[in-house]
Amino acid sequence: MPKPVGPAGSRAVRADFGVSNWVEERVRDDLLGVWGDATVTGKPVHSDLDSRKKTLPVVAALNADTPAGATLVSLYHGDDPLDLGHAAELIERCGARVWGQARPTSCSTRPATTCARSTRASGRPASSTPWPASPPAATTERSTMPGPVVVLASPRSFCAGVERAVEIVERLLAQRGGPIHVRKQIVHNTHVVADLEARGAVFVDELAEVADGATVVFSAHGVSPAVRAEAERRGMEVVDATCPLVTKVHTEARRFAGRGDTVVLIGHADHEEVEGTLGEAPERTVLVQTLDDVATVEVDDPTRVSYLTQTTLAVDETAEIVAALRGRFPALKGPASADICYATTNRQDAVRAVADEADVVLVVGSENSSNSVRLVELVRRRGKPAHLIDDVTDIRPEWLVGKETVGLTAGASAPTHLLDDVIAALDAREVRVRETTRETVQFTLPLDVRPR
Ligand code: 10E
Ligand code: SF4
Repeated sequence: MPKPVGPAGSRAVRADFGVSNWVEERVRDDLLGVWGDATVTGKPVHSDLDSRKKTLPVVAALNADTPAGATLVSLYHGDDPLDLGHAAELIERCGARVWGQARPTSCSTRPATTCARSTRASGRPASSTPWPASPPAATTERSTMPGPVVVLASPRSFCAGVERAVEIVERLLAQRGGPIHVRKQIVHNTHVVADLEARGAVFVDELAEVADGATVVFSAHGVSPAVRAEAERRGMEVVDATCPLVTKVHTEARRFAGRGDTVVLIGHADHEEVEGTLGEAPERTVLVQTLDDVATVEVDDPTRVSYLTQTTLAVDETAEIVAALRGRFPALKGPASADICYATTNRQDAVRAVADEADVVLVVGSENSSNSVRLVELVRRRGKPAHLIDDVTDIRPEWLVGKETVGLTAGASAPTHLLDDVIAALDAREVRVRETTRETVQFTLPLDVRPR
């Protein structure tokens, strides 16, 4: 066996046939060249990786001259195949690792969702590099180098409130057919929204976009009383997908304000859930977003102050804010049971356990998903790198350089099939599940969509 001669941290990406868009988007800037075998190809490998049609140099061998951490693409080219046996030997010689199959498998099975998103991200139609109906034989060959260990958080992915909200829209579509109008994203996930859109759901920002008398679904994040009043005034049929645990916070807001307290709502401005809760008693509610805000928050009577929180905050950060509030207002009262919901808490506990074992953590979820973003932040606060990905196509190969153990989880609005795609792409040599608790919560559906 030849001695490894490559620099530590070299990285090879195996780009199977048909993923040229994906590779280009991810490694365009630091692409060193096409990693091939000049003796096999006999010429520079012309590149269809680069939309600018730049010819990429062939790196015939990986050796001490290869820059540390270089990103190299081994391209199994349709009409100019490389010798896989030789490629595997190169991998071993340089000590680099093949980063699994980069193919975003979801695209082959869910074109309406994943591919629609890929098209938006790249600005090019996905069809510019169509998937082969069946992959060429080369794609089924495996590297001799094992992929990382994946440590999977449990619980992860859909919570009971999201299950319920998505099911409400699905049932309405099945019962009545499209279009079904939904105010705001039903949950904060691009794939869920794209999937329901493809089936006839129409997502609108405001009720002004919906005709009088039409059916409208309120999203899982809830709405303010002003929105309910407008729907009623305009004769709309409302199907309410607000999570019951969000409704609980609304009820508390009314109760606390009703007894004359100033309600300190801990949460993020501009988040739909916060807008809805604030709307319950706007004249008696003040928003606190950070620890620093506590020092400046103003209340009518310091002896009559209550707090509430958004359901998807970081448990540890929120505890600090509540402690600081209590420092200022010793008579501070709170909800009888925590507003940060069971699902948020459980996903944070699970990712904490995973982060302690992993070299890097991937969190599947969309950018506007508060609970998903909190998972990323939690991992980073523990000193580990973490990245939010909408799906497998967001993974950047350099995140995984030298990472033996990859933690994986998903926010409460991210469907599980997205994680399957990630695990497949990582070519995990082992998947370990870290279960910190088992969830059994279920919510009943509103009468309007229950089977009759
Ligand atoms: O941005 P959020 O985390 O609040 O929402 P999400 O849609 O990503 O996840 C579900 C959480 C809800 C509906 C808020 N309680
Ligand atoms: Fe309900 Fe919690 Fe899920 Fe939000 S995260 S929908 S509050 S269960």
